[in-house]
Amino acid sequence: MSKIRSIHSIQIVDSRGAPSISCKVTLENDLSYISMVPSGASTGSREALELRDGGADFMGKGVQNALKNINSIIAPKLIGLDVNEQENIDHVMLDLDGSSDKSSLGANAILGVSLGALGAGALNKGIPLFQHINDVFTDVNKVQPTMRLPVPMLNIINGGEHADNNIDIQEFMIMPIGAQSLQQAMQWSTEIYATLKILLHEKGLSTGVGDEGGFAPNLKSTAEAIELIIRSIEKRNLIPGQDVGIALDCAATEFYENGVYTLKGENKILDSSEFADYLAALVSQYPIVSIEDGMDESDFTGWKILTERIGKKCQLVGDDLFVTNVKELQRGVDDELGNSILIKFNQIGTITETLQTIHLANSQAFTSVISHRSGETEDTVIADLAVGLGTGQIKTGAPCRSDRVAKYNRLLWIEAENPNLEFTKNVFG
Ligand code: 2PG
Ligand code: MG
Repeated sequence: MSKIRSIHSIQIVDSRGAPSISCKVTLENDLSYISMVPSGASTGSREALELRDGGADFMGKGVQNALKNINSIIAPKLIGLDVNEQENIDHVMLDLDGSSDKSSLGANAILGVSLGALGAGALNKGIPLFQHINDVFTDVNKVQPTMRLPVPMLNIINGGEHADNNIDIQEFMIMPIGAQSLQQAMQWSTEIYATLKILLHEKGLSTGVGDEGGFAPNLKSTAEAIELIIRSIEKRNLIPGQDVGIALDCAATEFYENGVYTLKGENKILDSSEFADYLAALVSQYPIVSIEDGMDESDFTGWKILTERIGKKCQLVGDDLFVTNVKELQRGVDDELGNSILIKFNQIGTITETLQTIHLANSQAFTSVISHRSGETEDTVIADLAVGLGTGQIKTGAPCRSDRVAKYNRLLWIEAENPNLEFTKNVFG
Protein backbone atom coordinates (compact mmCIF):
# COMPACT_ATOMS: atom_id res chain seq x y z
CA MET A 1 0.00 0.00 0.00
CA SER A 2 1.16 3.53 -0.64
CA LYS A 3 -0.50 6.66 0.56
CA ILE A 4 -1.09 9.90 -1.33
CA ARG A 5 1.38 12.54 -0.08
CA SER A 6 0.40 15.52 -2.20
CA ILE A 7 -1.86 16.68 -5.02
CA HIS A 8 -0.68 19.59 -7.12
CA SER A 9 -2.74 20.97 -10.02
CA ILE A 10 -2.02 23.62 -12.60
CA GLN A 11 -3.75 25.19 -15.59
CA ILE A 12 -2.47 23.87 -18.92
CA VAL A 13 -3.48 24.41 -22.57
CA ASP A 14 -5.53 21.95 -24.65
CA SER A 15 -5.43 21.21 -28.39
CA ARG A 16 -7.81 24.10 -29.16
CA GLY A 17 -5.76 26.57 -27.17
CA ALA A 18 -8.21 26.60 -24.28
CA PRO A 19 -7.22 26.18 -20.62
CA SER A 20 -7.49 22.77 -19.01
CA ILE A 21 -6.49 21.08 -15.77
CA SER A 22 -3.43 18.97 -15.13
CA CYS A 23 -3.02 17.21 -11.83
CA LYS A 24 0.07 15.67 -10.22
CA VAL A 25 -0.52 13.01 -7.59
CA THR A 26 2.57 12.17 -5.53
CA LEU A 27 2.81 9.18 -3.23
CA GLU A 28 4.65 8.76 0.06
CA ASN A 29 7.16 6.58 -1.78
CA ASP A 30 7.97 9.57 -4.07
CA LEU A 31 6.34 8.14 -7.19
CA SER A 32 4.19 10.68 -9.01
CA TYR A 33 1.87 10.77 -12.01
CA ILE A 34 0.49 13.70 -14.00
CA SER A 35 -3.00 13.57 -15.54
CA MET A 36 -4.57 15.95 -18.08
CA VAL A 37 -8.26 16.64 -18.60
CA PRO A 38 -9.90 16.85 -22.07
CA SER A 39 -12.86 19.03 -23.11
CA GLY A 40 -15.71 18.72 -25.64
CA ALA A 41 -17.30 21.16 -28.10
CA SER A 42 -20.46 19.27 -29.07
CA THR A 43 -21.34 18.54 -25.47
CA GLY A 44 -24.49 16.81 -24.25
CA SER A 45 -26.76 18.78 -21.94
CA ARG A 46 -26.77 15.97 -19.35
CA GLU A 47 -22.97 15.88 -19.05
CA ALA A 48 -21.40 16.58 -15.66
CA LEU A 49 -20.50 20.25 -15.30
CA GLU A 50 -17.13 21.49 -16.48
CA LEU A 51 -16.27 24.41 -14.19
CA ARG A 52 -15.02 27.50 -16.06
CA ASP A 53 -14.23 30.88 -14.51
CA GLY A 54 -16.09 33.14 -16.96
CA GLY A 55 -14.97 36.76 -17.26
CA ALA A 56 -12.53 38.20 -19.75
CA ASP A 57 -9.37 36.19 -19.13
CA PHE A 58 -8.87 33.16 -21.38
CA MET A 59 -12.16 34.00 -23.10
CA GLY A 60 -13.97 32.99 -19.94
CA LYS A 61 -12.50 29.49 -20.04
CA GLY A 62 -10.01 29.74 -17.17
CA VAL A 63 -10.04 26.96 -14.58
CA GLN A 64 -8.73 28.82 -11.50
CA ASN A 65 -11.86 28.05 -9.48
CA ALA A 66 -11.61 24.36 -10.28
CA LEU A 67 -7.94 24.41 -9.26
CA LYS A 68 -8.87 26.08 -5.96
CA ASN A 69 -11.40 23.32 -5.36
CA ILE A 70 -8.69 20.70 -5.86
CA ASN A 71 -6.15 22.42 -3.67
CA SER A 72 -8.32 23.60 -0.81
CA ILE A 73 -11.22 21.12 -0.72
CA ILE A 74 -10.25 17.85 -2.41
CA ALA A 75 -6.54 17.49 -1.61
CA PRO A 76 -6.83 17.79 2.20
CA LYS A 77 -9.35 14.92 2.24
CA LEU A 78 -7.38 12.62 -0.05
CA ILE A 79 -3.91 13.04 1.40
CA GLY A 80 -3.11 9.94 3.41
CA LEU A 81 -5.50 7.65 1.53
CA ASP A 82 -4.29 4.43 -0.10
CA VAL A 83 -3.80 5.22 -3.81
CA ASN A 84 -4.85 1.73 -4.80
CA GLU A 85 -8.32 2.24 -3.38
CA GLN A 86 -9.62 4.05 -6.45
CA GLU A 87 -13.26 3.51 -5.61
CA ASN A 88 -12.80 5.00 -2.15
CA ILE A 89 -10.91 8.00 -3.57
CA ASP A 90 -13.66 8.68 -6.08
CA HIS A 91 -16.39 8.29 -3.47
CA VAL A 92 -14.71 10.76 -1.14
CA MET A 93 -14.82 13.30 -3.98
CA LEU A 94 -18.44 12.47 -4.84
CA ASP A 95 -19.42 13.02 -1.21
CA LEU A 96 -17.48 16.29 -1.03
CA ASP A 97 -19.21 17.51 -4.18
CA GLY A 98 -22.67 16.38 -3.13
CA SER A 99 -24.41 17.56 -6.34
CA SER A 100 -25.97 15.39 -9.03
CA ASP A 101 -23.88 16.91 -11.83
CA LYS A 102 -20.59 17.71 -10.05
CA SER A 103 -21.38 21.40 -10.24
CA SER A 104 -20.05 22.12 -6.74
CA LEU A 105 -16.44 21.19 -7.38
CA GLY A 106 -16.46 20.81 -11.18
CA ALA A 107 -16.23 17.52 -13.09
CA ASN A 108 -12.94 18.74 -14.58
CA ALA A 109 -11.45 19.17 -11.09
CA ILE A 110 -12.70 15.78 -9.90
CA LEU A 111 -11.63 13.95 -13.06
CA GLY A 112 -8.11 15.42 -12.94
CA VAL A 113 -7.64 13.95 -9.46
CA SER A 114 -9.39 10.69 -10.27
CA LEU A 115 -7.09 10.10 -13.25
CA GLY A 116 -4.04 11.29 -11.31
CA ALA A 117 -4.74 8.69 -8.64
CA LEU A 118 -5.37 6.03 -11.30
CA GLY A 119 -1.98 6.61 -12.93
CA ALA A 120 -0.17 6.80 -9.59
CA GLY A 121 -1.86 3.53 -8.59
CA ALA A 122 -0.34 1.79 -11.62
CA LEU A 123 3.11 3.21 -10.89
CA ASN A 124 2.83 2.09 -7.30
CA LYS A 125 2.16 -1.48 -8.39
CA GLY A 126 4.86 -1.32 -11.04
CA ILE A 127 2.48 -2.53 -13.75
CA PRO A 128 1.31 -0.98 -17.04
CA LEU A 129 -1.63 1.39 -16.74
CA PHE A 130 -3.91 -0.87 -18.84
CA GLN A 131 -3.27 -3.76 -16.46
CA HIS A 132 -4.06 -1.59 -13.46
CA ILE A 133 -7.28 -0.40 -15.10
CA ASN A 134 -8.23 -4.03 -15.60
CA ASP A 135 -7.65 -4.57 -11.85
CA VAL A 136 -9.67 -1.50 -10.85
CA PHE A 137 -12.60 -2.61 -13.04
CA THR A 138 -12.45 -6.03 -11.38
CA ASP A 139 -12.46 -4.41 -7.91
CA VAL A 140 -15.38 -2.15 -8.74
CA ASN A 141 -17.58 -4.59 -10.69
CA LYS A 142 -16.43 -8.02 -9.42
CA VAL A 143 -15.96 -9.26 -12.98
CA GLN A 144 -12.65 -9.33 -14.81
CA PRO A 145 -12.71 -8.11 -18.41
CA THR A 146 -10.57 -9.79 -21.06
CA MET A 147 -7.92 -7.40 -22.27
CA ARG A 148 -7.46 -6.88 -26.02
CA LEU A 149 -6.35 -4.24 -28.50
CA PRO A 150 -9.16 -2.12 -29.92
CA VAL A 151 -10.06 -1.50 -33.55
CA PRO A 152 -9.53 2.23 -34.10
CA MET A 153 -12.15 4.57 -35.56
CA LEU A 154 -10.28 7.33 -37.36
CA ASN A 155 -12.12 10.54 -38.11
CA ILE A 156 -10.76 11.60 -41.48
CA ILE A 157 -13.38 14.17 -42.54
CA ASN A 158 -14.47 16.73 -39.93
CA GLY A 159 -17.68 18.75 -40.05
CA GLY A 160 -20.26 20.14 -37.63
CA GLU A 161 -18.89 21.92 -34.58
CA HIS A 162 -15.37 20.65 -35.25
CA ALA A 163 -14.75 22.43 -38.54
CA ASP A 164 -15.42 25.67 -40.31
CA ASN A 165 -17.09 24.10 -43.36
CA ASN A 166 -20.64 23.40 -44.53
CA ILE A 167 -20.79 19.68 -43.62
CA ASP A 168 -23.61 18.97 -41.14
CA ILE A 169 -22.45 15.53 -40.01
CA GLN A 170 -19.64 15.97 -37.49
CA GLU A 171 -17.42 12.94 -38.12
CA PHE A 172 -16.68 10.60 -41.03
CA MET A 173 -14.54 7.77 -39.74
CA ILE A 174 -12.78 4.76 -41.19
CA MET A 175 -12.72 1.57 -39.21
CA PRO A 176 -10.16 -1.02 -40.35
CA ILE A 177 -12.27 -3.99 -39.23
CA GLY A 178 -10.47 -6.49 -41.48
CA ALA A 179 -6.95 -5.73 -40.27
CA GLN A 180 -4.99 -8.46 -38.55
CA SER A 181 -3.11 -6.20 -36.15
CA LEU A 182 -3.07 -2.63 -34.95
CA GLN A 183 0.08 -2.00 -37.01
CA GLN A 184 -1.79 -3.09 -40.11
CA ALA A 185 -4.87 -1.09 -39.11
CA MET A 186 -2.74 2.02 -38.76
CA GLN A 187 -0.90 1.36 -42.04
CA TRP A 188 -4.20 1.11 -43.94
CA SER A 189 -5.56 4.16 -42.17
CA THR A 190 -2.57 6.39 -42.83
CA GLU A 191 -2.54 5.31 -46.48
CA ILE A 192 -6.25 6.02 -46.88
CA TYR A 193 -5.79 9.37 -45.17
CA ALA A 194 -2.92 10.30 -47.50
CA THR A 195 -4.93 9.14 -50.52
CA LEU A 196 -7.93 11.21 -49.48
CA LYS A 197 -5.67 14.24 -49.25
CA ILE A 198 -4.58 13.69 -52.85
CA LEU A 199 -8.20 13.30 -54.03
CA LEU A 200 -9.26 16.49 -52.26
CA HIS A 201 -6.29 18.35 -53.70
CA GLU A 202 -7.14 17.14 -57.22
CA LYS A 203 -10.67 18.49 -56.80
CA GLY A 204 -9.30 21.84 -55.71
CA LEU A 205 -10.73 21.35 -52.21
CA SER A 206 -9.14 22.40 -48.95
CA THR A 207 -6.80 19.96 -47.24
CA GLY A 208 -6.71 21.98 -44.02
CA VAL A 209 -7.74 19.94 -40.99
CA GLY A 210 -10.38 20.33 -38.28
CA ASP A 211 -10.20 19.91 -34.51
CA GLU A 212 -9.74 16.15 -34.67
CA GLY A 213 -7.20 16.11 -37.50
CA GLY A 214 -9.59 15.10 -40.28
CA PHE A 215 -9.84 17.16 -43.45
CA ALA A 216 -12.43 19.92 -43.42
CA PRO A 217 -13.33 20.65 -47.06
CA ASN A 218 -16.55 22.22 -48.23
CA LEU A 219 -18.54 19.35 -49.73
CA LYS A 220 -22.02 19.29 -51.20
CA SER A 221 -23.43 16.44 -49.15
CA THR A 222 -22.90 13.58 -46.72
CA ALA A 223 -22.93 11.22 -49.71
CA GLU A 224 -20.09 13.13 -51.39
CA ALA A 225 -17.94 12.81 -48.25
CA ILE A 226 -18.65 9.08 -47.99
CA GLU A 227 -17.95 8.51 -51.69
CA LEU A 228 -14.59 10.26 -51.43
CA ILE A 229 -13.68 8.01 -48.53
CA ILE A 230 -14.78 4.91 -50.43
CA ARG A 231 -12.64 5.92 -53.40
CA SER A 232 -9.66 6.43 -51.09
CA ILE A 233 -10.15 2.95 -49.61
CA GLU A 234 -10.47 1.36 -53.07
CA LYS A 235 -7.41 3.17 -54.40
CA ARG A 236 -5.41 1.33 -51.72
CA ASN A 237 -6.82 -1.96 -53.05
CA LEU A 238 -8.83 -2.48 -49.90
CA ILE A 239 -12.47 -3.57 -49.85
CA PRO A 240 -14.92 -1.09 -48.32
CA GLY A 241 -17.12 -2.80 -45.73
CA GLN A 242 -14.90 -5.86 -45.55
CA ASP A 243 -11.42 -4.49 -44.84
CA VAL A 244 -12.48 -1.02 -43.84
CA GLY A 245 -15.94 0.04 -42.67
CA ILE A 246 -17.28 3.56 -42.46
CA ALA A 247 -18.54 5.05 -39.20
CA LEU A 248 -20.38 8.34 -38.72
CA ASP A 249 -20.92 10.59 -35.76
CA CYS A 250 -23.89 12.75 -36.75
CA ALA A 251 -23.80 14.69 -33.46
CA ALA A 252 -27.44 15.29 -34.36
CA THR A 253 -28.14 17.29 -31.19
CA GLU A 254 -26.27 20.15 -32.88
CA PHE A 255 -28.73 20.45 -35.78
CA TYR A 256 -31.99 19.47 -34.09
CA GLU A 257 -34.31 22.30 -33.17
CA ASN A 258 -38.07 22.66 -32.77
CA GLY A 259 -38.63 18.99 -33.55
CA VAL A 260 -36.74 18.91 -36.85
CA TYR A 261 -33.30 18.04 -38.17
CA THR A 262 -31.96 20.82 -40.37
CA LEU A 263 -29.21 19.79 -42.78
CA LYS A 264 -28.08 23.23 -43.90
CA GLY A 265 -25.41 21.94 -46.25
CA GLU A 266 -28.00 19.85 -48.12
CA ASN A 267 -30.96 22.17 -47.70
CA LYS A 268 -33.10 19.55 -45.99
CA ILE A 269 -35.49 19.85 -43.07
CA LEU A 270 -36.54 16.42 -41.75
CA ASP A 271 -38.64 15.16 -38.87
CA SER A 272 -37.39 12.22 -36.76
CA SER A 273 -38.90 9.56 -38.97
CA GLU A 274 -37.61 11.21 -42.14
CA PHE A 275 -34.16 11.61 -40.66
CA ALA A 276 -34.20 7.92 -39.67
CA ASP A 277 -35.09 7.16 -43.31
CA TYR A 278 -32.23 9.38 -44.47
CA LEU A 279 -29.77 7.42 -42.28
CA ALA A 280 -31.30 4.07 -43.23
CA ALA A 281 -30.84 4.94 -46.91
CA LEU A 282 -27.17 5.78 -46.30
CA VAL A 283 -26.71 2.45 -44.51
CA SER A 284 -28.25 0.48 -47.36
CA GLN A 285 -26.26 2.35 -49.98
CA TYR A 286 -22.83 2.49 -48.31
CA PRO A 287 -20.72 0.20 -46.10
CA ILE A 288 -21.59 2.07 -42.90
CA VAL A 289 -21.00 -0.10 -39.85
CA SER A 290 -21.63 2.38 -37.05
CA ILE A 291 -23.62 5.59 -36.50
CA GLU A 292 -23.18 7.69 -33.38
CA ASP A 293 -25.77 10.20 -32.17
CA GLY A 294 -27.98 9.59 -35.17
CA MET A 295 -30.72 11.40 -33.25
CA ASP A 296 -30.89 14.32 -30.83
CA GLU A 297 -30.02 13.61 -27.17
CA SER A 298 -33.65 14.02 -26.05
CA ASP A 299 -35.49 12.78 -29.13
CA PHE A 300 -36.22 9.41 -27.54
CA THR A 301 -38.95 8.70 -30.07
CA GLY A 302 -36.49 9.30 -32.87
CA TRP A 303 -33.94 6.98 -31.23
CA LYS A 304 -36.56 4.27 -30.94
CA ILE A 305 -37.54 4.60 -34.60
CA LEU A 306 -33.90 4.56 -35.70
CA THR A 307 -33.11 1.52 -33.55
CA GLU A 308 -36.12 -0.39 -34.88
CA ARG A 309 -35.22 0.51 -38.45
CA ILE A 310 -31.47 -0.22 -38.56
CA GLY A 311 -30.40 -1.43 -35.10
CA LYS A 312 -30.00 -5.01 -36.36
CA LYS A 313 -27.54 -4.16 -39.11
CA CYS A 314 -25.68 -1.15 -37.77
CA GLN A 315 -24.02 -0.22 -34.48
CA LEU A 316 -25.98 2.75 -33.05
CA VAL A 317 -23.85 4.57 -30.51
CA GLY A 318 -25.27 6.92 -27.87
CA ASP A 319 -22.93 9.76 -26.96
CA ASP A 320 -24.95 12.86 -25.98
CA LEU A 321 -27.80 10.41 -25.39
CA PHE A 322 -26.06 8.49 -22.58
CA VAL A 323 -23.24 10.84 -21.47
CA THR A 324 -21.36 7.88 -19.89
CA ASN A 325 -24.01 7.91 -17.16
CA VAL A 326 -25.27 4.63 -15.77
CA LYS A 327 -28.83 5.98 -15.28
CA GLU A 328 -29.07 7.33 -18.80
CA LEU A 329 -27.73 4.05 -20.17
CA GLN A 330 -30.27 2.11 -18.12
CA ARG A 331 -33.04 4.17 -19.69
CA GLY A 332 -31.63 3.33 -23.12
CA VAL A 333 -31.53 -0.37 -22.29
CA ASP A 334 -35.09 -0.32 -20.95
CA ASP A 335 -36.50 1.66 -23.86
CA GLU A 336 -34.35 0.01 -26.56
CA LEU A 337 -32.54 3.13 -27.69
CA GLY A 338 -29.39 2.28 -29.65
CA ASN A 339 -27.14 -0.71 -29.05
CA SER A 340 -23.82 0.86 -28.08
CA ILE A 341 -22.41 3.58 -25.81
CA LEU A 342 -19.65 6.11 -26.31
CA ILE A 343 -17.43 6.37 -23.26
CA LYS A 344 -15.93 9.74 -22.32
CA PHE A 345 -14.87 9.94 -18.71
CA ASN A 346 -15.18 13.71 -18.50
CA GLN A 347 -18.91 13.41 -19.22
CA ILE A 348 -19.33 11.74 -15.84
CA GLY A 349 -16.24 12.88 -13.91
CA THR A 350 -14.72 9.85 -12.13
CA ILE A 351 -13.05 6.69 -13.28
CA THR A 352 -15.16 4.55 -10.92
CA GLU A 353 -18.44 5.73 -12.44
CA THR A 354 -17.00 5.27 -15.93
CA LEU A 355 -16.21 1.64 -15.12
CA GLN A 356 -19.68 1.07 -13.67
CA THR A 357 -21.25 2.36 -16.87
CA ILE A 358 -19.10 0.07 -19.02
CA HIS A 359 -20.07 -2.84 -16.78
CA LEU A 360 -23.75 -2.15 -17.38
CA ALA A 361 -23.11 -1.94 -21.13
CA ASN A 362 -21.25 -5.28 -21.06
CA SER A 363 -24.03 -6.96 -19.13
CA GLN A 364 -26.66 -5.75 -21.60
CA ALA A 365 -24.69 -6.68 -24.74
CA PHE A 366 -24.23 -3.03 -25.63
CA THR A 367 -20.83 -2.38 -27.19
CA SER A 368 -18.64 0.35 -25.65
CA VAL A 369 -16.52 2.74 -27.71
CA ILE A 370 -13.79 4.52 -25.75
CA SER A 371 -13.52 8.10 -26.98
CA HIS A 372 -11.34 11.20 -26.90
CA ARG A 373 -12.85 14.72 -26.78
CA SER A 374 -12.44 17.25 -29.55
CA GLY A 375 -10.35 19.34 -27.13
CA GLU A 376 -7.51 17.00 -26.16
CA THR A 377 -4.01 16.90 -24.71
CA GLU A 378 -1.03 14.60 -25.10
CA ASP A 379 -2.44 12.40 -22.33
CA THR A 380 -2.86 8.81 -23.55
CA VAL A 381 -4.86 7.19 -20.75
CA ILE A 382 -7.81 6.38 -23.05
CA ALA A 383 -5.56 4.00 -24.99
CA ASP A 384 -4.90 2.07 -21.78
CA LEU A 385 -8.58 2.23 -20.89
CA ALA A 386 -9.57 0.58 -24.18
CA VAL A 387 -6.99 -2.19 -23.80
CA GLY A 388 -7.49 -2.79 -20.08
CA LEU A 389 -11.25 -3.13 -20.47
CA GLY A 390 -11.11 -4.97 -23.78
CA THR A 391 -13.87 -2.79 -25.21
CA GLY A 392 -12.73 -3.59 -28.75
CA GLN A 393 -13.18 -0.07 -30.12
CA ILE A 394 -11.56 3.34 -29.67
CA LYS A 395 -12.16 6.59 -31.51
CA THR A 396 -9.45 9.15 -31.15
CA GLY A 397 -9.36 11.23 -34.30
CA ALA A 398 -7.39 11.19 -37.52
CA PRO A 399 -3.90 9.78 -37.93
CA CYS A 400 -2.76 13.41 -37.74
CA ARG A 401 -2.05 15.98 -34.98
CA SER A 402 -0.03 14.91 -31.96
CA ASP A 403 -3.03 15.15 -29.60
CA ARG A 404 -4.68 12.40 -31.69
CA VAL A 405 -1.73 10.21 -32.70
CA ALA A 406 -0.37 10.14 -29.13
CA LYS A 407 -3.16 7.66 -28.35
CA TYR A 408 -2.58 5.52 -31.44
CA ASN A 409 1.16 5.52 -30.77
CA ARG A 410 0.59 4.38 -27.20
CA LEU A 411 -1.56 1.53 -28.56
CA LEU A 412 1.18 0.58 -31.02
CA TRP A 413 3.67 0.31 -28.15
CA ILE A 414 1.24 -1.75 -26.11
CA GLU A 415 0.85 -4.08 -29.09
CA ALA A 416 4.60 -4.30 -29.67
CA GLU A 417 5.38 -5.11 -26.06
CA ASN A 418 2.48 -7.48 -25.40
CA PRO A 419 2.30 -10.06 -28.18
CA ASN A 420 -0.10 -12.06 -26.00
CA LEU A 421 -2.79 -9.38 -26.37
CA GLU A 422 -5.18 -10.04 -29.21
CA PHE A 423 -6.19 -7.43 -31.75
CA THR A 424 -9.99 -7.32 -31.78
CA LYS A 425 -11.67 -9.35 -34.55
CA ASN A 426 -15.43 -9.56 -35.01
CA VAL A 427 -15.72 -6.23 -33.33
CA PHE A 428 -19.52 -6.14 -33.32
CA GLY A 429 -20.10 -9.79 -32.61
C1 2PG B 1 -18.03 13.50 -30.03
C2 2PG B 1 -16.78 14.17 -29.54
C3 2PG B 1 -15.50 13.49 -29.86
P1 2PG B 1 -16.81 16.52 -28.55
O1 2PG B 1 -19.05 14.15 -30.29
O2 2PG B 1 -18.08 12.28 -30.08
O3 2PG B 1 -15.32 13.19 -31.21
O4 2PG B 1 -16.76 15.53 -29.80
O5 2PG B 1 -15.65 16.20 -27.69
O6 2PG B 1 -16.75 17.90 -29.18
O7 2PG B 1 -18.11 16.28 -27.85
MG1 MG C 1 -20.22 12.19 -30.53
